[in-house]
Amino acid sequence: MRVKTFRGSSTAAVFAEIKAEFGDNAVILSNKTTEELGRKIHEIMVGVDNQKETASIPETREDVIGDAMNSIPDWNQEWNQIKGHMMALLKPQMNMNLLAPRQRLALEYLEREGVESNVILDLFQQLRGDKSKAILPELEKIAPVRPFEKDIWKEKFHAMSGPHGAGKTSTIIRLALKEKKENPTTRICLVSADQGQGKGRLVLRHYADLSGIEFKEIASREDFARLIGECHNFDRIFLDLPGMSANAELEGWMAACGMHGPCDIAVHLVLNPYYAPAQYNAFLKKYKSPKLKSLIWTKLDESCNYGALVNTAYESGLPVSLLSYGSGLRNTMKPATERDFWRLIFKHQLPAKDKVEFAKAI
Ligand SMILES: Nc1nc2c(ncn2[C@@H]2O[C@H](COP(=O)(O)OP(=O)(O)OP(=O)(O)O)[C@@H](O)[C@H]2O)c(=O)[nH]1
Ligand SMILES: [Mg+2]
Repeated sequence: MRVKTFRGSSTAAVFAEIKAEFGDNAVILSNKTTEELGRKIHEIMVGVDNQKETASIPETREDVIGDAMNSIPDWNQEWNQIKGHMMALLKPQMNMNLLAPRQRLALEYLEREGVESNVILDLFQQLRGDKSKAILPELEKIAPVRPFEKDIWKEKFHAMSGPHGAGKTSTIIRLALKEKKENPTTRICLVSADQGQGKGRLVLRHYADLSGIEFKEIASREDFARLIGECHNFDRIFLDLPGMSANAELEGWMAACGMHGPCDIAVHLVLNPYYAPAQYNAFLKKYKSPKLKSLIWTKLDESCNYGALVNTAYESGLPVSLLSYGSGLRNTMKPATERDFWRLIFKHQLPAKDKVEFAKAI
């Protein structure tokens, strides 16, 4: 086994470097944080089986072709291609006359809305032959909601993960303000694990200071262990995780920070509704983790359709917990309900547009 030590200013950056050099073959041997000239340095030591090391730079034409053949397509891509071909073959077999006009209209609408063919086909199979069957119960099985309310989400730790700029920090601030408003005595702690993103960290600290909420930063396994040791002082702990760049993945990042083990944590994936379809599959792969428990959709106000919400629920099997629809921090987010979710899909109606509900909004 070859051993190599990587150093950098954040765990995420060091992890990205390890991933770029050794892919998934590296085994983490140690992870520590030291201080040098007043700056935190993260040091991760990894071991790599010699046989599994990434091949050296290909030199001959055969090497280049061989290399290309080995690296594409991975099974996931291949499966997506096969699925695409199967859908193209199956779609003409989808005899819409087997459906009631209302059912047909609903499926046609969802298709225009960007819902993928495999989801439509699944719905068609559930509805065919029973013209009295309502579509909504079938849709609710595909895209369940689990509103972010404290008696439903009982975990003490809630971590927001997701791509850069998706709305992770804003979501945490909104949740903290909501909890504080509903119950001023709740002991909340806001934690920034986003060492690379100075701005997000400062914004979080700013709102924590303004609202009299405890604020902490974690940058290493030791910091997280300390936080677990102190967690009895808090009722709710919200963690702001960094966006995973390049080859970094949530599971590897959490393992490096010691968040892997048995800890009362729910991770939520914050997404926007207007990425390209392939991008969602890439995100679901990148952020895959047994600790990942829900999807949070932000920037709903900036999208012109919402098929992605249904597709991502279908692919991930995760419930939707929160909906956010404005750049401000107040009156811009609601715990997801089935009513709001399907109104958004079928009527393009943002949750806040509902006047009665608006008063109850955050
Ligand atoms: N229009 C709109 N803007 C939003 C919404 N939620 C967040 N934003 C804006 O999106 C931008 C990015 O939000 P952040 O909360 O900083 O996102 P982040 O995921 O923490 O970003 P990084 O830490 O840089 O990865 C900010 O300008 C927010 O005001 C939303 O629901 N609608
Ligand atoms: Mg942020």
